[in-house]
Amino acid sequence: MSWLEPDDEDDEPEFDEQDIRVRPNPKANRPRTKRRPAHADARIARVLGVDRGRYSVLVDEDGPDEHTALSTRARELRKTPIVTGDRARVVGDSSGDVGTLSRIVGIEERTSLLRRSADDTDQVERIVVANADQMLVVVAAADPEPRARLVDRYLVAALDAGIRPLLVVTKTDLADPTDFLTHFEGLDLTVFTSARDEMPTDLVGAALVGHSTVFVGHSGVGKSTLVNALVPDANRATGHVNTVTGRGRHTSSSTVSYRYRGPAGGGWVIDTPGVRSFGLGHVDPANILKAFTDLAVVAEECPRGCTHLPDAPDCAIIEAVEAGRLGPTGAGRLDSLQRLLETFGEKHGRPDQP
Ligand SMILES: Nc1nc2c(ncn2[C@@H]2O[C@H](COP(=O)(O)OP(=O)(O)OP(=O)(O)O)[C@@H](O)[C@H]2O)c(=O)[nH]1
Ligand SMILES: [Mg+2]
Repeated sequence: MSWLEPDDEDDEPEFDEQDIRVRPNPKANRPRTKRRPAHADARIARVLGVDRGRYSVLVDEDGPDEHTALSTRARELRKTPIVTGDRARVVGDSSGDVGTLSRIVGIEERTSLLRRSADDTDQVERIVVANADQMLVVVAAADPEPRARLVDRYLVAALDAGIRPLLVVTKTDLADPTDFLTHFEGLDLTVFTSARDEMPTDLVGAALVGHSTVFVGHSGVGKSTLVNALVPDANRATGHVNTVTGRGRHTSSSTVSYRYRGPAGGGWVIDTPGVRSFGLGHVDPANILKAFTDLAVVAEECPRGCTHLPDAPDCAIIEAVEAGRLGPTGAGRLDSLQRLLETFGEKHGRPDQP
């Protein structure tokens, strides 16, 4: 082993506290232990995006020295997923000056994690984003055709991750979304509509304030178009939808965070690449029910293992709805819950392909 090795190449056996090593380096002539000595001065930085192993990070967020820098990951983290939205501990030259490269040596505990599997049978999970607290599901009224099932899948993933879902229907200049939107009656879901010359930047912008919102949806639905309208300096590339297949061209290839600055405050917007399917490999169905707080209370009276689906015997929610005890919206909410539970139940079946 050479003394010149960087401190965090922790492949060697662990040393105990007595193994203090002194570097023959006049500039850093202080005792160093093998246990992350250099990491005590790590700075916390927000991971904005990842491109071929290089992380763009925001150092000193909201501080006087806020700037972006480029980071690589320390070798000991090579198996740790580091994703957009992570709060990273960064050491080395994080000045952001041209040619400098800092090193991520750790990740702060995440408040949320949005995961998907490529399809429902795929055991490999992919982390979409960390620390988001809202998900804006983007669906087009046409071109590509909207599919309620894919939206359901996003809703299930959001509810499972403890992330608040919002919905925007774009391209309402091309088709009327009224019929499509009847699917989502009964849900606690804020719905926006957007047209080419009438983007709801004020309304959506207001919902972004104080939050970290991840934009998700099929390729070509207009996620990046909306991001550009909300964050004028994002300059996110946008693509065309193939008029024959109705599919987008997967214009955005990586997940990137942008700071939203609106009249009422700021927030974070995270644009993601369009996906073909959104696998629900790791979802816990109990989390779906939890999102329906009023129904979850009633479900405490259900028999053990109750599925709450239409054929469930003695389901307390179904009985309460039939008896009119859950008010005029009860039936719609039960229907929504059942649809999401069924979506979850399908997860071992065919993946949801366009
Ligand atoms: N008519 C109409 N076209 C729109 C609207 N919003 C976006 N588009 C068009 O839809 C196409 C795709 O938009 P993008 O913003 O690239 O879509 P995306 O969701 O980011 O797609 P990926 O990055 O591939 O996932 C572009 O040609 C946009 O100009 C809208 O409200 N109306
Ligand atoms: Mg895009």
